[in-house]
Amino acid sequence: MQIPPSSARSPAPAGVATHCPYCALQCGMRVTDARPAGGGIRVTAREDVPANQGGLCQKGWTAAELLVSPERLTTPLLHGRPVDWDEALGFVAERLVAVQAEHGPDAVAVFGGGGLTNEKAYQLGKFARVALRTGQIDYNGRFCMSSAAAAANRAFGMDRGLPFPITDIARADAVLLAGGNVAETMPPFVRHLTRMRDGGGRLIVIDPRTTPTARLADLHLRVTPGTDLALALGLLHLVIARDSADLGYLAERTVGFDEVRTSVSAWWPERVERVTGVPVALMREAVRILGAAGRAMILTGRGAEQHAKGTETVTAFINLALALGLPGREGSGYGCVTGQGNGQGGREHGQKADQLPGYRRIDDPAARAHVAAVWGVDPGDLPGPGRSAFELFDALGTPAGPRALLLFGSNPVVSAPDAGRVARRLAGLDLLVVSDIVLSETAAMADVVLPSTQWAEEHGTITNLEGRVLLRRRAADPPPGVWTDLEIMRGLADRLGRGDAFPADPGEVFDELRRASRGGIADYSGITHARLAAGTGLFWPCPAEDHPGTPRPFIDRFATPDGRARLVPVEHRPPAEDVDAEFPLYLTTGRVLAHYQSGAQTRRIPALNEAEPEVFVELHPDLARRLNVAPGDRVRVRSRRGTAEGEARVSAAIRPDTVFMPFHWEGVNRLTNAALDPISRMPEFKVCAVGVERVI
Ligand SMILES: Nc1nc2c(c(=O)[nH]1)N[C@H]1C(S)=C(S)[C@@H](COP(=O)(O)OP(=O)(O)OC[C@H]3O[C@@H](n4cnc5c(=O)[nH]c(N)nc54)[C@H](O)[C@@H]3O)O[C@H]1N2
Ligand SMILES: Nc1nc2c(c(=O)[nH]1)N[C@H]1C(S)=C(S)[C@@H](COP(=O)(O)OP(=O)(O)OC[C@H]3O[C@@H](n4cnc5c(=O)[nH]c(N)nc54)[C@H](O)[C@@H]3O)O[C@H]1N2
Ligand code: SF4
Ligand SMILES: [Mo]
Repeated sequence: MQIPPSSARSPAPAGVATHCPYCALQCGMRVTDARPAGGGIRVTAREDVPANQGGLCQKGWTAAELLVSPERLTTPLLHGRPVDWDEALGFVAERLVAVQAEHGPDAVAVFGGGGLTNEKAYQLGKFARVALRTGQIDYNGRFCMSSAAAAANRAFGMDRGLPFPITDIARADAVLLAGGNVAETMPPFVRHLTRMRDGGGRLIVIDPRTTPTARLADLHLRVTPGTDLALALGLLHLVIARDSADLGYLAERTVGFDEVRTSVSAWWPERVERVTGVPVALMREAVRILGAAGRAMILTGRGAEQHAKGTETVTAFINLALALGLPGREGSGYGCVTGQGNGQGGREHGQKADQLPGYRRIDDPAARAHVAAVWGVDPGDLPGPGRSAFELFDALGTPAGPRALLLFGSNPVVSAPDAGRVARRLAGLDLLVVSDIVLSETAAMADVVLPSTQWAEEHGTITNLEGRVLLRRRAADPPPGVWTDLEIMRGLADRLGRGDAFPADPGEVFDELRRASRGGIADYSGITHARLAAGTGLFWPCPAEDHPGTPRPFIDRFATPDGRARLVPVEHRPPAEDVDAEFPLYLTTGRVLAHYQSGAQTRRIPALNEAEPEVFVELHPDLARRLNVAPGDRVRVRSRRGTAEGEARVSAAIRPDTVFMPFHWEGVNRLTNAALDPISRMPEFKVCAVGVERVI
């Protein structure tokens, strides 16, 4: 066949193929650095990446602006004073040695982030345990998907956010999305849902607000915040009552259905309506849609997960999925919509308090022996599990807690629950060291600030929400004087006498990560930077260089010892803090399209800042009338922990008993409740009790 001239002449697309710095969709983009020719840095969308297929959101389109922003850090700061690297790192190393000599190894703590590449996350976990010999390390993923991870590990023996390619969604006949607002948090995700609906599939959304995502839905269940668990129990009750449970699948592929069936028998629909506010007729409709679907998916987002009962809530949704026979069937399943850019990989390679690389447990003797051998240390010298994120922050500077903290890739002064308390703890430290790209609210409190390179200025891998490992390529030169996080760790390790164990080259670090992960649950040993460069990524587990990767790990068996999934009975309970006369409203928190997380990056990008210049409080017109609040008024929100102000946004999209605030600005988290989930240690970001008044 003759090649048509137009395609023969079409030039290779311009720019370096890489991925967005922000969320877990990890949209493919091309970055062209035209600065040498007197131009700027340009971003275009890639068509070849299944997650986004040519789409990007506003944050992705503007991501390159921060590379050239005058607000980025270009020199280390010591007590606010610009210094050179030798002085900054020398000071830090000397203080770390002194603190540990006086108070022991656990007096130094480390905190990481799910935005760090696999190489950085792996190296940070090793740095804590080998260079500092501290067990006190955790990361912001604890605040993100930890409840879903705990529930999936228990049910399936493995936590891979989506255990199927994202393109499977388009083939489903029904999708139930509990507590996720993908139209704002991952806009190109919507195309997969749209394709599903174009093919005749139905979308059910559970959210207390009529979000842009809920508006796309065929059915919206406008749940009272903190009551998804009761709703999931009620839906399973109805599935059983109308004989929609897949008994053959349950017998063959699961254990535990009998106990769960008994446990939901008391959750009859009228009782569930009283607890959740969701009308019985809508619950029946949801179950009818799910029961009629040949292929169906149940997905959870942070709305269902960020609760002091988040693990049980996700367990209840997994029980529902198992009763319908969904997980481990092509085109069906349960999945958690992971959030951060490397939210999946970041939870696998050892920056979590109880974890070693390859998704291994730090209290498992075989795991310790394997990883210690890769690291060239004695297994007995590896510390044990440390404190979870909030517990770690809350212990800082206290008599039994750490006295120094090294923080990479998180801004807890804005993003941690009960953030006023966290800021006080940080202020009580002997030494706070922050590596960041800008002077975040947390960096502004630090004794030492270390400027690090950004996504497009370094090589590395990330693992997206599907469990697909991707290559981020260097596309631009960093400003002179800015180091990568790997170089920073090497520089510190040098001064602590362990420099040889901490290479700064990402390829070298990844090769070590592969060996450390070999034989683990998240086995990356068959993945190489070269294989990733040649294609569109590889799904883990991938145990050999000729292994194709594992897009759907549960098709034949689950990752439990007997290969069967576990149903686990769970009970509903009210939020840790319910409304009362003094604090009569629910506060729930979340995101808006234009800003990312603590806002440290996106508030510094002019177009995004103009789109959403300040924090707001969304409230229902009936409530606004009762409080004598008009649109645009300033309102004050009080909880038992603090107060915050914002501009009133009056909207019928929210329940009259609930107010919503996005957490991208400092202050909102001074309100939130740090009541922790007993299993995942997830705080209750999504519901606390508040009072609201107009600021006169
Ligand atoms: N624009 C933008 N996109 C992002 C991010 C960002 O900061 N900004 N962050 C990324 C990260 S790290 C994450 S984790 C994801 C999060 O992605 P999502 O989970 O989609 O985001 P959220 O806005 O936190 O919460 C989703 C929804 O939960 C609802 N909700 C609140 N309380 C409840 C409840 O009790 N039950 C139910 N069912 N729903 C409730 C909220 O109204 C909200 O619409 O987004 C990623 N993408
Ligand atoms: N009220 C409320 N609070 C929440 C949530 C909520 O829904 N409601 N959601 C929670 C969730 S899901 C999450 S994930 C957390 C996230 O909250 P944070 O952990 O604060 O996340 P980011 O704002 O992404 O912080 C990343 C910081 O690291 C910097 N940075 C980015 N890339 C790099 C890098 O490669 N190296 C280094 N050294 N620095 C880098 C950024 O500039 C920024 O200052 O917030 C949680 N907090
Ligand atoms: S959806 Fe997420 S990955 Fe895609 S462009 Fe937006 S922020 Fe980046
Ligand atoms: Mo997150």
